Amino acid sequence: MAFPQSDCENTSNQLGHEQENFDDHVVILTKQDYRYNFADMQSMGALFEVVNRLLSGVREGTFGAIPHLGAGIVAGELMSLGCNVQILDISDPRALAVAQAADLVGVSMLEISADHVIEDILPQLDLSKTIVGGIGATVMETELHSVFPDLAIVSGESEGLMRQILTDLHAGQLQGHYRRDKSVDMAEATHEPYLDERFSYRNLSPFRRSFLKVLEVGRGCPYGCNFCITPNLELNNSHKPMDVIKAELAAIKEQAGPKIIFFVDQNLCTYPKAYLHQLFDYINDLGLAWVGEGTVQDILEDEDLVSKMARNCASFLVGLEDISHNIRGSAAKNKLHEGILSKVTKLRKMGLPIVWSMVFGTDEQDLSVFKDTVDFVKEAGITIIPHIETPRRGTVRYRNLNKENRLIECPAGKHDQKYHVTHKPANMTPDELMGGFAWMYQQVFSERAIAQRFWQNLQIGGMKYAAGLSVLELDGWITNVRLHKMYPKLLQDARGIIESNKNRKTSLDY
Ligand code: B12
Ligand code: SF4
Repeated sequence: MAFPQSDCENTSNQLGHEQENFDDHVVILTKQDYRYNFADMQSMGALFEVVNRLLSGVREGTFGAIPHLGAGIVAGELMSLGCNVQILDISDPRALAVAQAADLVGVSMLEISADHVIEDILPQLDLSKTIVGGIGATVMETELHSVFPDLAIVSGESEGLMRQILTDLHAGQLQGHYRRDKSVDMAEATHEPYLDERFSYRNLSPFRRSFLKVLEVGRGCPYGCNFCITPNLELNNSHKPMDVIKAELAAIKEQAGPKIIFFVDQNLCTYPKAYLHQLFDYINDLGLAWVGEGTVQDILEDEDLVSKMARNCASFLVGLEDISHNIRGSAAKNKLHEGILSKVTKLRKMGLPIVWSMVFGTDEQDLSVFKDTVDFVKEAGITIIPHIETPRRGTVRYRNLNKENRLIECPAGKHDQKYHVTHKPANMTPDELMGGFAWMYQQVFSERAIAQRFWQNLQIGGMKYAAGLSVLELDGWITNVRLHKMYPKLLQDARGIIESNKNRKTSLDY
């Protein structure tokens, strides 16, 4: 048995078969998929409904669902100890009733779900048999304990902690704080336990039914972007041995039904080049489609690797962040901006279907950023996924803004990066940011602009390339329709200001 072990005093280091087994029924509540349930929206028109349904999933848990790997890892370890585990959707009221009857409930919390977990979920559970974990629980441990002083919280990575938790549960003494004393070194991953048929989470319903097969090559990211939580999670920047990844890919290939590999790695491009060549050679041999994310600058010069990645990639998310300013913490992203237009053009020609992530509301930006971005997107013909800068607890940016009293107090659920502004930007008001963002969405994701890009993409990279990018184009269209409905007045005000400068040529040199 080879769970990455913790040397934590509270944790048994050995998970040998000879040790006592548990047979508890455990329910893990987590967000299972990413559906567009806009309960606040009245009918948005037939086309909206059709696209919404397509992207949302025609059947729950199958099309469109992204199973949560973190919950799967916890489940796998519990199953290996003899437990019977179910992973259920935290937003499904039926799941709560099942959880209430379980011997142990695990709740996975992101920062965005904090209010939901604190106000709706935890008060309905027996906290003497509940543990809460996940990135949100890790960065909000103090807040959680201020409301539920005795709550058992797993801070950070959970691997190797489950035997102790079950032992404490049986003694009626769950502890308030569990944490590994060293980060998981992915280089130590072995074929067991996750490839063991008996307790692989891949056989659990959400993982089996979804066509998106989540896979983790490694953890961490060597960069230190000041708005990102990853560098603050004390992860060991490491990756699994190639034979383990190959075995996981082969096991996925064996599963029934259509499949796309969904790499959950924060930055695929930072692993060694030789390793990446082997990885994508193998993926291409298996003929598996994949999606992932990374800093493309790190692999740009290796054209052979880019071509290998392009062969079966359905979409690749890359942080462009902002077309005009420095990204604090990532030398590679800053370098990417040098001659960005020619790089973008080259990558398009090579057929890597990149979706460029961009962020709005940084201190360096003023209202001109919106028109500059629209111009750039038009010229480059790229697909973008825009975000409103949303300071997250635990990051340098959050600490700085907090000190300057520039965080806007609002429910956790509004930290959605699309529909709400949660801080006061330096060179525009929060309303101007919201309105300008909606205006930019309207320009970039008009039906006409989407159709034009689709046509260009078809000519450049063929149907596979165009279709991969279309999923994110449609996602942009849905967001556009929704923003328009939510903020007609702010949109109109921003339009007035931005379009009065319409003929201004961008001063940017790309
Ligand atoms: C895949 C993914 C998604 C997918 C699918 C989510 C899903 N079902 O997994 C989609 C695209 C839908 C998504 C959406 C969002 N995401 Co996301 N996502 C990720 C990503 C890339 C991988 C998650 C993962 O599986 N990680 C690998 C596992 C092993 O790590 P883990 O989940 O943290 O689990 C470990 C521990 O935390 C712990 N643990 C976790 N849960 C539990 C539960 C219990 C009971 C226990 C004991 C332990 C435990 O044990 C696990 C093993 O060590 C992460 C980045 C990353 N690599 O982690 C971002 C990340 C989690 N997402 C993030 C954000 C902000 C979002 C959104 C809010 C974005 C948005 N604008 O809407 C939404 C929120 C959706 C929602 N309502 O839940 C942030 C979270 C920041 C924060 N402070 O909370 C991250 C960290 C990205 C980042 N660097 O900013 N996301
Ligand atoms: S490169 Fe990406 S994952 Fe790495 S620190 Fe920056 S934003 Fe976070």
